[in-house]
Amino acid sequence: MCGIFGYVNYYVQRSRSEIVDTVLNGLARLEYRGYDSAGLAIDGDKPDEVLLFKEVGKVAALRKLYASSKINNDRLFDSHVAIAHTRWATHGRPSPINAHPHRSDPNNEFVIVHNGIITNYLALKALLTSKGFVFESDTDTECIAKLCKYVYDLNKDSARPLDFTALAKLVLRELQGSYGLLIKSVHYPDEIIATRKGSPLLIGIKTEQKLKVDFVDVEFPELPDITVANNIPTITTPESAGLSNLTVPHLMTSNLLMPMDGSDLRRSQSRAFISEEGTPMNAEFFLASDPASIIEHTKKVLYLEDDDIAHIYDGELHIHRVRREAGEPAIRSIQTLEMELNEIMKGSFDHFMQKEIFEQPESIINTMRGRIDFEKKTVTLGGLSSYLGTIRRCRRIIMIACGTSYHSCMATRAIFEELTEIPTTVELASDFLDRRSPVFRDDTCIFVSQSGETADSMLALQYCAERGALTVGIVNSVGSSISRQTNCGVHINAGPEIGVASTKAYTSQYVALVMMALLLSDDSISKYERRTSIIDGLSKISSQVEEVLKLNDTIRGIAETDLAQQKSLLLLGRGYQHATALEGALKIKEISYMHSEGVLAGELKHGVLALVDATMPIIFLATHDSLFPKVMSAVEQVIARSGNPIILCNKGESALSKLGKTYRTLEIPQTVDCLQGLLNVIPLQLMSYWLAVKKGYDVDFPRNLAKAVTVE
Ligand code: G6Q
Ligand code: GLU
Repeated sequence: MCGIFGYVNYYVQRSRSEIVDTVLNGLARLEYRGYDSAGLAIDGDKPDEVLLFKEVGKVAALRKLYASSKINNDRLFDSHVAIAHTRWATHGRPSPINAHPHRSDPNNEFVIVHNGIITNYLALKALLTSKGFVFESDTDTECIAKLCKYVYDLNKDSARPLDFTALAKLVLRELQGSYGLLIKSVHYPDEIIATRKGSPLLIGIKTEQKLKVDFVDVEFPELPDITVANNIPTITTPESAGLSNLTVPHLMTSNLLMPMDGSDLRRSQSRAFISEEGTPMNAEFFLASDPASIIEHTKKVLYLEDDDIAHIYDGELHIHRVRREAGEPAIRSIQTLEMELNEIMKGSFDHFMQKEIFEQPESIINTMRGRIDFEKKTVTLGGLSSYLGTIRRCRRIIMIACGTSYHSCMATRAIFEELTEIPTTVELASDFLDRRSPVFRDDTCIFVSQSGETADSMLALQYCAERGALTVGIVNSVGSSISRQTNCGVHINAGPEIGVASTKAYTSQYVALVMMALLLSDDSISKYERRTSIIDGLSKISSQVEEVLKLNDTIRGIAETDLAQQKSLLLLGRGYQHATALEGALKIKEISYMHSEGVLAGELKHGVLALVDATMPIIFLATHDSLFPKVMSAVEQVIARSGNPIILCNKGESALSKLGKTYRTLEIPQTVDCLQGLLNVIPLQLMSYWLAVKKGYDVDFPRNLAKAVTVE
């Protein structure tokens, strides 16, 4: 999820300090993405020596660690491969040992950097441990490095040596989950493998001579296809084994051996890289998860596609695939980046908050990755598995949080109660503590927090733990205080959130809480249909979020022309949409400094109606669910007082036609009632964003607010 940077020089002489500077500067360019630790791997002075440097904290701390190593910085390398990483922990707290690169063994025969999550890592780890491998970190990543060595060792005595690409293919078919991955090995000096699945990776190319062609041929295997030749049996490890989907291919020796009649993968030449004289050119390659770190070196880049295996050796870049699908393109073009450095630090976005809003189709998928089996309609949350019985037997669930995280609890409370049939209350951490609310041993207390460091939530956690309640964390930051001090929990895996106004963490917390409710109720036959419809709804939610994001321009228009001059804004919703109204109002307050109030639509007539006139801006959350008729009666009451509401409704909502013409609509796709808030909140996030931009405020760092509130 975080940053990868690799540097390959082929007959372009570089000193060690130049190489290390290149990779550290590359990592520094990725810092804006947020991370918790960093590391790099370079060649040592002895043959077959690879050195690792890993440090918690900033790239500057890694630089310092390297500087203190007293290594010979002047050593020159004609050719060399360096890999580096900034980590955003998903498995195992931030620590030097958990930082990347990870290694296969104490001799660092294979070292790798990885972005993403290997969902079957526990099963792979168990199998590799049984083969004698000793794991040193808590990460999911380490199993990839160990697997490389395992496959290499199995094949090393065969008649034909295993090519690095062939090795990568054998390793990759055992992995489930997502990855952007670089592999370096003493067995393949000055070569590198770069591959991706669901995590971005691109390769910058720098040559003195002009490239012969501006594309790289994709190399498909000639028969037999070594990766699909065998029918791979699978095993499933016990549910208690961990966080993820645990079905993995068996590490059967026969599957991990290169067939004798396999294609000769070294035969080809990569046309682009052959000089006029027919020999490879001197070249440098920059491999990264983000163009921000490449652009200062070269504008010529090749974006890898999912399942591409890039192999760089002898100054040539080769792209391999394990099989050829009908109609698949046979080349990857080498493109010219049109952008300048300062433009891409936040991608194509002007602010982190904007980037994070637009990242939600992906961050929601990351929250579900390896946890929901959409075909079997099952949910696995390894971090809760040992405590499921205790939670199911508890006498009540108390959700405790602050701010946006509190709203994600509000948004999911009803589905928790409906599915689990356990009374569920939602508490603001500070108020809960102020009341010294009674807590008992048979309570389950869920602490929801993006940062995992919020002081009010931490104090409430200590309070509940002292009273013997089971404590559960729903946290984004791995290794944070809340994730460490709770009995069990779920990481939401939304990736680092930098904008102070929380957006993607909200939708990921929401999804994580829904998954928890689904899991707790998976023993209930009467809930089967409801659970199935929610799981089906979750399978489509990411593409529906994408659809809602297309309203961006419309919302910008409304924010700039209708709302920016206003002093105040009311947001009304009920049932599931009450939380959306509160969250939308909080977003608008936080960054546009405009007074806004989220109101339960049922409360309108009990006081708030007095504010309504022709000028008061009002937004109704009127998507279709069982409460829709009641929301419509609130809409009518507003219109009867000359109000001109903006109505957020489902596409093609016919019930609005009777209202006359004094309203505008924002049309949102429909999903299951308990998930609708995931879609409805997005226009409100965008509205707050465009209001703040229009008013010229600092979107990412609003006045008086901090990202992690570590004081009471
Ligand atoms: C929302 C803010 C804020 C935040 C709380 C709780 O946009 O970021 O309301 O949600 O301060 O923070 P944690 O989720 O980190 O506990
Ligand atoms: N899952 C890996 C880890 O926790 C990689 C995380 C990342 O993408 O930075 O170490």
